[in-house]
Amino acid sequence: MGYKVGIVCYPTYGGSGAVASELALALTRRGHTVHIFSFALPFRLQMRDLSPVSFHKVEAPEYPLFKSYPPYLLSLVAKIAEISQAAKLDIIHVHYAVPFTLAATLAVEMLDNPRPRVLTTLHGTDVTLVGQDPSFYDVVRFSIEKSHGLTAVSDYLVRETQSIFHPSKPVQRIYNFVDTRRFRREKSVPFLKSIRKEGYKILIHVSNFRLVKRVCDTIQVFANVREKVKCRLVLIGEGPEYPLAKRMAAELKLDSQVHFLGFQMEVESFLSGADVLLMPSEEESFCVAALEALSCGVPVIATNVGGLPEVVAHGECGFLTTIKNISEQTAFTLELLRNESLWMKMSENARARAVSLFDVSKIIPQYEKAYHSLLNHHPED
Ligand code: GMT
Repeated sequence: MGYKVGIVCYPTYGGSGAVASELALALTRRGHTVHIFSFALPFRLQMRDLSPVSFHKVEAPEYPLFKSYPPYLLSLVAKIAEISQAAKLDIIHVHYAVPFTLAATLAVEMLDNPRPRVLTTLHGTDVTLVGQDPSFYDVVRFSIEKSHGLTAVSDYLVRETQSIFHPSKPVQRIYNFVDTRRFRREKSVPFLKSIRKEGYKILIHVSNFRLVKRVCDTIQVFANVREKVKCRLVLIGEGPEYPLAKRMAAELKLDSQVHFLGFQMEVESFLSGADVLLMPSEEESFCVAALEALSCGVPVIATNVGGLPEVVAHGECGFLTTIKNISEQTAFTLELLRNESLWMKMSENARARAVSLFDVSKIIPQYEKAYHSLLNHHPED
């Protein structure tokens, strides 16, 4: 029998919303019923067949008293409680603790038995940054303690959660996943094909252009590499650092060689035409973009921070360097682009790693098991 699952997530461009959306679709394919709660349709669900999932848009009411602060949390609690009762949900699975864990646990408290169980998947900055803000720490710790189950997307994040919040219950590591049948080296967009035809190698970066992604390092590495190898840089995504990145490309007189392509719905069509993914992040609990690149057979040059070493095996399917180490990132990129047999080997390894460790078919059963154990073991909580 399938579970009835409510998924709470951010709709905006980022890994947690992407993972939550792909999880929702994968669960419905396996016979579960899924309800999504968010303030907008998550970006990964746009232009996809939505018929298998029910989407519940959460809107905060307008009222002069609220001025710039409409009570979104209250609306979310009310919506989760209402739908949980009507649809008899078994599980509320929140993606990102702040403030969703609190919302879900409050909503559940409002209901009569049998109440849904709350599973929190911790994604990254909900633990390492936002959750540690002194004004948030106690309330985040309280809500994490109230959540019936906890998962984190890498061993690194499990350790961070334990050392920062000391939860009394275990934190299970469930890695992020990729649909390796969709993300494969097959269907590159014509734009990239034509650049390749002219003999250029393609460097790519995919992110939400937040400060932690260090997009400007990507541009600096590209500037160095292009002096030695004919190449182009493709940047997918948008965010706070976008204007700075554009300015830097202009100042280095690289405007015509750095392609800012903004958000793209079918990121696999861009990844699968690239030679190397550059991911010089300062902080990364996992990095979905790196995994999706590996799945497309694209070796990754990244930093050895957070959970990245669990995704990218150094020397096997890419290279890892220390943060801000532009010269090493440049050297590794050149090594890959100049050595065809090394690139081929790493590309094959990348694909094999994604398929064997992170394919959707390997990870979804781990979530199903977590749901099963939450519903079947009710310790005093
Ligand atoms: O925690 C965040 O910064 C937000 C989150 C997101 O929505 O993009 O990113 C985190 O979750 C992703 C999905 O699990 C991970 O792949 C990212 O590495 C992680 N970001 C950070 O840790 C900075």
